Amino acid sequence: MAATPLPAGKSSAAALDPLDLYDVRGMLTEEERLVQDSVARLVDAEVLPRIREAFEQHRFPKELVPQLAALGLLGSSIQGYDCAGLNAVCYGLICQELERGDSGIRSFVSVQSSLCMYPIYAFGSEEQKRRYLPAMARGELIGCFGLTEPHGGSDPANMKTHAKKRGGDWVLNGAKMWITNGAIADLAVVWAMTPEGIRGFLVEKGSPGFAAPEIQHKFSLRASVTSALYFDNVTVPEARVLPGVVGLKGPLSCLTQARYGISWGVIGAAQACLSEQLAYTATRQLFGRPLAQNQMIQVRLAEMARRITSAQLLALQLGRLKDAGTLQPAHVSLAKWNNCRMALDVARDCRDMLGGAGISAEFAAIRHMLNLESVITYEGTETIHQLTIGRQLTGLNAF
Ligand code: TGC
Ligand code: FAD
Repeated sequence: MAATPLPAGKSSAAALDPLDLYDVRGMLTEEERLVQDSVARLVDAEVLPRIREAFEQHRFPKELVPQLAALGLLGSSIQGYDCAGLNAVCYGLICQELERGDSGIRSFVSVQSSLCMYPIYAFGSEEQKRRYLPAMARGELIGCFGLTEPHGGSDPANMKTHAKKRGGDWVLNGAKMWITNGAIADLAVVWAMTPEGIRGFLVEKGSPGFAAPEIQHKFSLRASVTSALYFDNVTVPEARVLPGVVGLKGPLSCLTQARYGISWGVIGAAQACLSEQLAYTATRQLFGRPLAQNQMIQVRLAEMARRITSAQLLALQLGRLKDAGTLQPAHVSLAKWNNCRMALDVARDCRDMLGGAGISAEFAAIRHMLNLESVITYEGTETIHQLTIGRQLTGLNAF
């Protein structure tokens, strides 16, 4: 059968999904695709219509929490305790779809799931698991994770926040900085130095001496709550200390979970930017032709697709390693570094290709770009992950 003549200027390449050139979706199981689709629907119906206003108003859309919970997205990898028990690839896809909406929504789920529910599940007593995990899965109890301190977050081994034993209780003093969810949290997982080493403390909202003021005037992650945490002789009963871990390994294990999710999440932000850009350059007419019909523009779009595709394949293999139980922290560092850098570069370039319109909230690129400035910094800066890989390659610690 003769081929239908193509309109002038159109290529004859078979249609590929521009946001998934290597058909990563085709490598997913049916369950993984169902999870991705259900989160995508939530993002389209509930996140995208309100996120611009929330970002402008510097407001976390807390009204979304019951819907995130109803879909099983809080503590989705945990088995039991009313959690969904999904695999690691599903968790990655959840993060990817949420971050297609906004990094702030993915941050909320990362912190609740990987940084708060995970340590209670992995290191908590049975009583702590029963007390907190089902309520956190239902979104009735919000958590935050306090590791970073005002004097320097990259080196948490040097923390000043400390706890001392007084009778059967602990007394906690110190300060944490840049804490996601802090001001809206019912429970803070706080890492503090003790005579035995670093331990995890579960500090409930309203504990005398505990304050969590919100940090205002952020230009990034405006649809997310970020706070300081202050502890002034806060009494924590022994029953609220995580019994299962002592040392930096405790918080770093949580970071491995969250960094894994971020490595997937940022792909969603990059896809949102590329998708918007393809539509814009197809319709914007300059010099008598669509912007998309310029070599320089096509090279830039192709570069984005190349980097998104590489990040997708890397994330999928990372997920398969995690599900096989062979994931190492260095795998996660490489992915967090590569994928955050990819997404930030894509968002910045999309912002530029929108011209003046690129600084308007009407387009998503600048919102994603500003958010990604946080995402490349938190959970270990780009330099920290580069040095982690350097240490892995050379066996020499250069921190
Ligand atoms: P090091 O000697 O390497 O390790 C100490 C112990 O921890 C173990 N370990 C890990 N375990 C699990 N996962 C990892 N990624 C681990 N890395 C190390 C290690 O085996 C050892 O165990 P053991 O049994 O021998 O004691 O420790 P170090 O002091 O050399 O670490 C250096 C460095 C720089 C890698 C570490 O301090 C680091 O990662 N710094 C960055 C801090 C960071 O990422 N902070 C993030 C705060 S939370 C946040 O940003 C949340 S944002 C959330 C959101 O809104 O989405
Ligand atoms: P610093 O550690 O002071 O680093 C400053 C600069 O020095 C960076 O560029 C860094 O890469 C560089 N640097 C550090 N060490 C070296 C070295 N050895 N060699 C070369 N360069 C180096 N933390 C939490 O505990 N919980 C949270 O929920 C949380 N949420 C956050 C939300 C937001 C929006 C932000 C922005 C941060 C959040 N953080 C949270 C804190 C985050 O993890 C830290 O900002 C991050 O780890 C970096 O720490 P820092 O800001 O103190 O920078």
